[in-house]
Amino acid sequence: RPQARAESGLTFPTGFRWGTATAAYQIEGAAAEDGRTPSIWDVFSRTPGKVRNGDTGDIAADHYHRMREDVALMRDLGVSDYRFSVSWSRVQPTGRGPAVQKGLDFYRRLTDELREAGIRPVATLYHWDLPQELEAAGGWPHRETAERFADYAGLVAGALGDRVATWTTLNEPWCAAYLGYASGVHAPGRTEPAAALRAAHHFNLGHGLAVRALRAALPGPAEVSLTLNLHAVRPLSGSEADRDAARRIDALGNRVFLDPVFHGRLPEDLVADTAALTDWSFVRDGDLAVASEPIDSLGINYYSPTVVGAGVSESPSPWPGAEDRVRFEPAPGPRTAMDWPVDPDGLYELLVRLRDELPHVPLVITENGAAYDDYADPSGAVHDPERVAYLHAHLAAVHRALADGVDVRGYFLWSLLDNFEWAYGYGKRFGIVHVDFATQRRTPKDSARWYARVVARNGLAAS
Ligand code: GBH
Repeated sequence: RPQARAESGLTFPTGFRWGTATAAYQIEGAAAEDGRTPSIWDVFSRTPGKVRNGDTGDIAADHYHRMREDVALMRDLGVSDYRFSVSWSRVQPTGRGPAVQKGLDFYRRLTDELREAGIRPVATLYHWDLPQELEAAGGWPHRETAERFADYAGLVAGALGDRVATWTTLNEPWCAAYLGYASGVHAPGRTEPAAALRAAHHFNLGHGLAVRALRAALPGPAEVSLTLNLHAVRPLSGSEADRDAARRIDALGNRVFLDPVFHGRLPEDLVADTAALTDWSFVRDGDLAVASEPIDSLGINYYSPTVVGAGVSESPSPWPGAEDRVRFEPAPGPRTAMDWPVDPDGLYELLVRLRDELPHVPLVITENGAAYDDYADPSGAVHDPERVAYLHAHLAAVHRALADGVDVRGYFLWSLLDNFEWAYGYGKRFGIVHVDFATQRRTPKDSARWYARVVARNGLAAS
């Protein structure tokens, strides 16, 4: 077998989905057009000192005006699926009440264009851009936000239900809760660890309420999903103290979402670990049954592993209650331009763990990719060999997991375009298509040509 592999490369299962992924605030721009009003990311990015270089998503990759060109780029790639997010502020600007038709129309045009190109639309309802009015009313630490989210989900499903193949409620509630409300490096920039735990619960509740709203509003059966940035946690050593640190981070990073959503329970150790911050009395009877409303697949975003030991971490920390117990160590080896370690084994480990814990849940890699500085040669061609190496190694890890019986249905590369990389602004480029932000000119990088070949042969060539 290893022999055959080396000769023929790594072929993926028939029907495996190949996609690219983006998010509304990172690419759309047109921040004040057609009735859109500010989300927490507009407010945050316009606050001096929050985003590098003072960058905002006001224009971003101008995708709102260049959508057709961007779908054509994907048609050239040959991808089967496209994962995008809907801007809540564009379709329901205050987070309450009726929809704005022009906002919905943009997503109707986008999904029409995708379907004409033979690309399945995969829509995420929340990729971090809460309407500012809902933040002013308390944001995700406030229970009502979960209810408003479900209303919004039903409203979008009513308008686009006939044209979206897969619905994802939330993207990475870990980031939205803990980076937004505990460490404050993401919008809305609050540093309140107890509120961050309330937010985490309200994301689980909002997810479950939205699943119900989607099922009620959709005209037929559709795939409903949730995307988590699960942490491949490794203890620094086998010592009891280091293993306990890893257990804490697994609870705060992974089981805080997995247990409510797939088992209808809160992890007991998480409740004990965070007792100094909260008694979790905001979790009401019935909430966990709502959170565990059945879904059809789980999306996983993976970039790098998390290595921890007993110790102390910086404050404010994105790990409520673990600040005095856990330290984070960079994994050894090469790094991307984000300074994140390149470690495809972490993805393999995560997938195998999920196979064992959730054997009946189909998995989809909804994001994987890397930021690197790319090099334009005098002809204008953009070269990004490190990105190709990163992607190749991670797809090989996915293939290894498939061979070991993990039910992975698809892979979405982050990202189609260079974009607004949150607190890093435009300084970090994740795209397989280069964007010159001065002219908005798109240039496919070497990695785009490489990915098109992967998609065309449904796998990796022999290396
Ligand atoms: C995703 O989040 C987002 O969904 C997407 O919008 C974003 O553009 C993309 O990734 C790239 O950032 O400090 O070395 O341990 C990524 C979530 C959480 C991944 C924190 C990296 C820390 C790495 N990130 N994690 S390290």
